[in-house]
Amino acid sequence: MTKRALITGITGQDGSYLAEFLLHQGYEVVGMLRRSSTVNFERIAHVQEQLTLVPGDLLDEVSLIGILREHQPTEVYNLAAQSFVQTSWGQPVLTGETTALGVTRLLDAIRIAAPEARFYQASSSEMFGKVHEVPQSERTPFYPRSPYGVAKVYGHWITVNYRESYGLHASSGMLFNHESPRRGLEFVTRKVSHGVARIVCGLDDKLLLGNLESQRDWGFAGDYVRAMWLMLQQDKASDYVVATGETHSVRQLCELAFAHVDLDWAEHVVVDERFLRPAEVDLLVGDATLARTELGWEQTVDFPALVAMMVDADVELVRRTGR
Ligand code: NAP
Ligand code: G4F
Repeated sequence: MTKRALITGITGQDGSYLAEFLLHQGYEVVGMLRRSSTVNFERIAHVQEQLTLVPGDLLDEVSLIGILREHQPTEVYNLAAQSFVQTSWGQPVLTGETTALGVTRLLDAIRIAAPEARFYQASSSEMFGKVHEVPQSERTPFYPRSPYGVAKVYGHWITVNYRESYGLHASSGMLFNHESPRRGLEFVTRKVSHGVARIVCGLDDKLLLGNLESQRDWGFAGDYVRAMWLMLQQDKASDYVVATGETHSVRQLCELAFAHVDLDWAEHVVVDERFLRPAEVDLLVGDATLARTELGWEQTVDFPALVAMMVDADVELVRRTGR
């Protein structure tokens, strides 16, 4: 039987890695795009010819029903979201509409138009927020600290609820931070790797950052999309933490990234209050024992290798493009 996957958020970091991975597994891949005034296929240009791209939006349920009716995917990966935590304070309602209610719209569309499809929801370690325990596992209670985190808790529970209410094969991956050279420039890892590249190339001298003390469990996005797929290959749907089990501060990220090109971070990094958040998530570190034992998932890229990969890619990008 042909395996056909629908990916929402295909133009995003994870969407592009997941599309590559599924094409490699022999899937037909349908990618949902929202309307914009210019195309933003930067991350998927290299596989665009192999994809079926269809218009739709998590804010519009009819568009979701239409896509599912027409394409009848066997698997649906819901990666679309307003995914930047800082923006969620400035646009809390939009974040709720997309990142929370968007999940219900998609689950309802599946229930109506493709009830046999297996569903993956992109849940987040941001749900643990002000953490109740260290490390965080599938059993750790939630305490979100941003409108984004609150919206993800809703998306998570509605996925569990539709699984229990309607028998959908719906799984939720509680993924800790995962990064790559395709990460958006506003997230801290990419902001640092790109900032280092601009400094090395003489385009800037300073890099303005917010809280240097917060700690994150950072992995490589290419490893994490494999975990999403593994969840949908299980007979029984469930929820899994995906993480490296190691945590590092933003300060350590800076030390490593600048040292990779023989620079001293302290001479370039400046703390700017504009990048501090109204409420912070101080420490995230995940326990992915269940994903390793039940799914057979493993990471292949550790933190120093990830930072080196991102800095090298950005130095090459800035040298090539001059920006
Ligand atoms: P990303 O790069 O920000 O991509 C988000 C995607 O969602 C983009 O393709 C965006 O389209 C699309 N989108 C936004 N609003 C939409 C709407 N109303 N309708 C349809 N599409 C919409 O995010 P990512 O890092 O790949 O993350 C993928 C998912 O995993 C997100 O749900 C995120 O919240 C979650 N997550 C990420 C991490 C992480 O560390 N990366 C960790 C845990 C969970 P445009 O290109 O048009 O903007
Ligand atoms: O890179 P960040 O913006 O990622 P954050 O907030 O952890 O969220 C990411 O990971 C979540 C999983 O836990 C995803 F669900 C979410 O969609 C997103 O992908 O910030 C990381 C840390 C924060 O503590 C922030 O305060 O870095 C700190 N930070 C310090 N200076 C900064 C900066 N973050 C950003 N974006 N920019 C700064 O200048």
